[in-house]
Amino acid sequence: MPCPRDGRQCILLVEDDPLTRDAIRGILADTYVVVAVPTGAEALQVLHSGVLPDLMLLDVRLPDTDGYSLFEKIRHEGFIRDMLVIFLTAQWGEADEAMGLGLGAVDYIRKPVSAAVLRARVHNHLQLKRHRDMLRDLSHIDGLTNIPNRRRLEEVLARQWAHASRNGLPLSALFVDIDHFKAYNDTYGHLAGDDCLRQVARALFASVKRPCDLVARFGGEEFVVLLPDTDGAGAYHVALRMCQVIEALKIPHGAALLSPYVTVSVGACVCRECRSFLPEALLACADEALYGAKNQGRNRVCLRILHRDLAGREACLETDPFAVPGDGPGTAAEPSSQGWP
Ligand code: GH3
Ligand code: MG
Ligand code: MG
Ligand code: MG
Repeated sequence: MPCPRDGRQCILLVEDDPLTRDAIRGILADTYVVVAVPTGAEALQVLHSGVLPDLMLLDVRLPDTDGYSLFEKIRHEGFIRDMLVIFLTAQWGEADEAMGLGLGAVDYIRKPVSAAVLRARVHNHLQLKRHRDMLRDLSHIDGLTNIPNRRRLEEVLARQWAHASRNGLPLSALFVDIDHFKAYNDTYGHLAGDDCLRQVARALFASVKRPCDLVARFGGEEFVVLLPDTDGAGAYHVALRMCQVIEALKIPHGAALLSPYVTVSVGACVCRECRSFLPEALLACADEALYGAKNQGRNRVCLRILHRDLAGREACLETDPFAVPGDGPGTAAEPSSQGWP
């Protein structure tokens, strides 16, 4: 379900009574994008479809569930971190109110709603949220390169991991590391090194195509790329393109032996069964793959797959990028990694 972000904040209204639903929508729709559904199941469908509202107005009594249980469920699924919840209720008692607020809702609104009170409360909460989101966005950007930082990476990874686990989709990660960067600093100085980092970050950022892909600075001269719904062949393809794109920047690097220019090595890892691993394992496996790419001569890609062996142990195995999904970990038969050019 669309939730267009034309600068307006988005509200998910969950209310089974059609008159109340229309009334609330009428009060709020001129200022916010309002998505209205009558049941808990439909509210979950909206959230699972990838729409993340700023605020959920949640009726306590619903035909298929109660508001408190739905709240617990969506909190368990991680949606509450970035979404406010206000309960709507006709029952008004201290115990009810304490229960809802104790769960983590930001407010209670009594039905039948007063248009003025509803508008004012929603406005106040969403103003605060807008400021909180702005601060959060700033704290998610790396100061040197202006791309997402490691904190942002961890948040996005957790969300993408949950999505991939729930839907049985593959998720790939790339560890990108500048080759012989210490020597670059030693030769050209740290300010030139910083400038090089910025150029590399910008080029990596520009070389991913899908809106859900993420390029982040992991730290130092290392970057991590997350590629949701991408299998080994796709990850390998993006990784090779990154090697090409960086060398094509033609940033002179007189101290590197393998090319006259700055190059990167990439460790790629694909996981096809996210629900049986922790997200850290994906990064650890991509990091191992990076060591592989460095050991094999740098300026190249090494692809691994995170899977379980027959004894159920976690394994990070070198794999053929063109192995058919579902055929197990694939083989390390050549060419499992390639230099560039
Ligand atoms: P390898 O090919 O094995 O990756 O070699 P390397 O020299 O790139 O790796 P090493 O880990 O030895 O050195 C990384 C260097 O990255 C060390 C440090 O001087 C540099 N570096 C890390 N962060 C920054 C930064 O913010 N600015 C600059 N200019 N340099 C940085
Ligand atoms: Mg109701
Ligand atoms: Mg490094
Ligand atoms: Mg390096």
